[in-house]
Formats: sequence, C-alpha cells, structure tokens
Amino acid sequence: MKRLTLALVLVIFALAATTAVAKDWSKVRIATEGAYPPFNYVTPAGDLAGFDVDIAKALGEAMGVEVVLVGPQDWDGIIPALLAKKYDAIIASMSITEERKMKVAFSKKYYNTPAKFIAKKGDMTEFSREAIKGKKIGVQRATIHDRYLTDNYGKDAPEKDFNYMLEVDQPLYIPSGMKVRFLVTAEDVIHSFYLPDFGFKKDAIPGFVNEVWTNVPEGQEGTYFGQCAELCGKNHAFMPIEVRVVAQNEFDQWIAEQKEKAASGPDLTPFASLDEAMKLGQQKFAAACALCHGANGEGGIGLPFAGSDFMTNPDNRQANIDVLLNGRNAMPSFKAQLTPKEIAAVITYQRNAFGNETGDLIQPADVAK
Ligand code: HEC
Ligand SMILES: [Cu+2]
Repeated sequence: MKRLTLALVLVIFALAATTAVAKDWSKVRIATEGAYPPFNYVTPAGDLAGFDVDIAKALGEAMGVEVVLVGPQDWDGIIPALLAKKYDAIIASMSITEERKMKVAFSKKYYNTPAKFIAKKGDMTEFSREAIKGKKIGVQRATIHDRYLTDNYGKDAPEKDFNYMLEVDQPLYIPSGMKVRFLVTAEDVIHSFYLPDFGFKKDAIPGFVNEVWTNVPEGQEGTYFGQCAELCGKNHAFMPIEVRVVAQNEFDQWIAEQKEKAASGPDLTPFASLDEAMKLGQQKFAAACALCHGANGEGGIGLPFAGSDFMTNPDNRQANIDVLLNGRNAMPSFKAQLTPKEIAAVITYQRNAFGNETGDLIQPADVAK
C-alpha cells in the first residue's frame, strides 16, 4: 500500500516588517477547521475541541497569552482568510508544502502521520497506476491528497469524487428552460429543503405543503446539491439533496421510465425457503424494529415478541400483518417504509426467531393482498 508522509504544522502569519504600530500580542486569534476529528471538531455543545485545539491552548498558556479560537473555518478558505487577517494563526493539522510555504510561515511540525488509500475489504489490494485506472476516489478538495493524486497519477489519475457524501439513491429530476414548482412536505419530522444554488430554503413540515419554484435556464443542465437544513434527528448530517436538471426530452424519457416502473408494481417474488426470508427479516428487524422491541425481542418501548401469543398463535397471522401495515397506537405503520417483501420477511422473522419457531413463512403476496 502506498504511503505518503504528512508533516503537520502550525502556521503563523508573519507580521509585515513595515507595520507602524506594534500589534498587542496579549490576545492571539487562532483558527481551526473543526471538521477533522479527532484533531479538530465541533462538540455537540458547539465548542471547538480536539488535539489541535488542546495544542493551541497549551501554546497560549506557555506563551502567557490569551488564545481566542476561531472556527469552524472552511478548509478551502482557511489560508485566504489568514492572509486577509481575519485571524493571526491557523492550527489545523496542515501539512507543510512548498506551495503553501510561499504564502505562509510554518512553525516546526508538531506531529507526523501517514495517509493511506482505503477501499472496501477485498475490492482493491493495490493502488498502482494500473489498478486505480477507471476508479472513483473520494477526496477532500484542496488537500495534499487531492494534489497527490494529480501529481503522482498524471493523466491516469482516477476520477476524483468531491461529492461522495452528497449523492443520493434517488435523485430528483427536473427539466431545464421552464418554471418548476416544488411542493414541500415531510413524512416524519420537520426537515428543510435547502438548495443554495436555487436560492431557497423551505421548511418541510408533516401535514403542511409549502411551495418554492425555480427556473433553470437551458444550457445550465447538471447536478445540483443541497442538504436538509433543519436539525431533524440523529441522521440529520446524512440527508443530502440531489437535483438533476436535464433537457426536456431527457426529462420526458425519465418520466416514462418512472411510470413503467410504478405500473409493474412491487417485487412479489416468493421466498424460496424459510431461511431466505429469515435472512432478510433479521436485517430489517435490526434496522427498523430492534430499537423499540429489543435486540432479542424482549420488548422495551414496544411489546415483547419472545414467546408472545401474538407471534406463536397461528390465528394471529393476519393480525400480525395488519399491525405492520396500519400501525397501532404508538406502533408506526411500515407500509411506506418497507416493501411487501421486507414486511413479509420481518414478520417471518418475528414468528421464528427468539425461540418462537412456528415455522410460519409469510410470502410477499400475503402482505400485498
Ligand atoms: C417507535 C417504536 C416502535 C418501532 C420502531 C416498532 N414498533 Fe412495533 N410496537 C410498538 C408499540 C409501542 C407497540 C404496542 C402498540 C399498542 O399499544 O397497541 C408495538 C406493537 C407491535 C406489534 C403487536 C404485538 C402484539 O403483541 O400485539 C407487532 C407485531 C409489532 N409491533 C411489530 C413491529 C415490527 C416488525 C417492527 C419493525 C418493522 C416494529 N414493530 C417497530 C413500537 C414500535
Ligand atoms: Cu432532515
């Protein structure tokens, strides 16, 4: 595996020799990125923390000056803002490079760490020019890693994917050259539909329909990214928005494909065996049910499954399906979140796991009836 050695430094902006009035150095403003844990990050309470921050504070103590931390500061603009004197220094695990040395004065390095390529286990074992041809590599813009790929792989450089945390499974398609109206609502909690390039941010509220519109001119087709801008829950940071603006003919084609997909209905292929259903059911249970019903079906917010009459009595099979589809009191309906196949699998799992062993195999068609 290829290694590259990073020298990490504190950057201090040298005061211009011509400065007439000596700056009062009793207070030093030091910026950090706040997006590189464990070196620098923002705590849930909104404070900057991490190794870099600790070093900054320790330096301040040793020098007998007050350190004011500035951040989070975007990496792309961290040096330009220093040059514009928004702060006096940067401490952000920045590598010393010849290019950066032309603009800023570095201190001695305060730590050293190797960088590595990472791929899914078994996917890639080497990272030679040959091996990474045609691959997509996620890399942060304007980092030495970004530069390393370009410098060392030349024209064979892999496609760099700066958007790897912004892409979604189901992008929204809209046509260019016409006014498009978005009807914005939410299914669970309040989110916010934020697309900076379109100049809008709109609350998505369950039970309300809000409206925004855009008109992307012809010739500006492409992919536009946004994010949920409302602190909506523990997965808030992972709610990207992806809008593909395409020419009218391409849009018509996409609509036709969607209609065809919708008409063919959900996948109702029966499970070949109880085992097959149990495997899928176990996954879905862990992801969607364990939180309330307990990892071993012991119950919690939801009722226990282990040994319950509801699970083991064959007369309750249909009632079991109905609860999943329609919900009951605090038990949410899963009709919109799981496919008939997934619901069938999870019910099969409930009725055979945790010592229930009824042998019941629920098929997707039983759920879709
Ligand atoms: C947000 C918490 C929550 C989640 C998530 C949840 N449940 Fe429930 N579930 C409940 C509660 C609460 C009840 C009791 C409902 C009542 O009071 O009638 C319940 C009841 C049930 C019952 C009826 C049991 C009985 O003995 O009457 C079934 C079946 C069930 N849940 C299955 C599931 C499955 C399968 C999943 C995952 C796909 C799931 N639940 C996810 C909270 C939850
Ligand atoms: Cu959200």
